[in-house]
Amino acid sequence: MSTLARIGVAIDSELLSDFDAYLDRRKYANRSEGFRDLIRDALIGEKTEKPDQPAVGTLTLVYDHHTRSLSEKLTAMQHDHQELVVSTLHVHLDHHNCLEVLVLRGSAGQIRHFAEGIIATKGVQHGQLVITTTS
Ligand code: NI
Repeated sequence: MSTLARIGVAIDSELLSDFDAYLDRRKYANRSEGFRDLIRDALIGEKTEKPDQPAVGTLTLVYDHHTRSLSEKLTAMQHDHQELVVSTLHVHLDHHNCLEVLVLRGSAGQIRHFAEGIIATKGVQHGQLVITTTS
């Protein structure tokens, strides 16, 4: 566990007041935790822009399984990249729509490339990738 360092930050009062309102909306108990999360978010965002960065991600998809051969296509794409796909969750939302969540692990570049291919597949109505890293 690293030691805690204290810093003083000069900040425009209007910006601080907007930040405090943001922290309040997000249910933060104090500014320090809010600052730490924003800093981590920026650093992880920068790291996972590097294609070689080891990363994990979740890809959430909504699609209509009646779309011709879509389910088969999505399954085939996952089998072709089985080294990336750790786990999947499938929920039948209603008569037409399926929700699928894929847990992915690999390099940030491989994860993004795979997710972009899935999201761009005809019939996928919405897809969103969340990518992060522990290192
Ligand atoms: Ni389904």
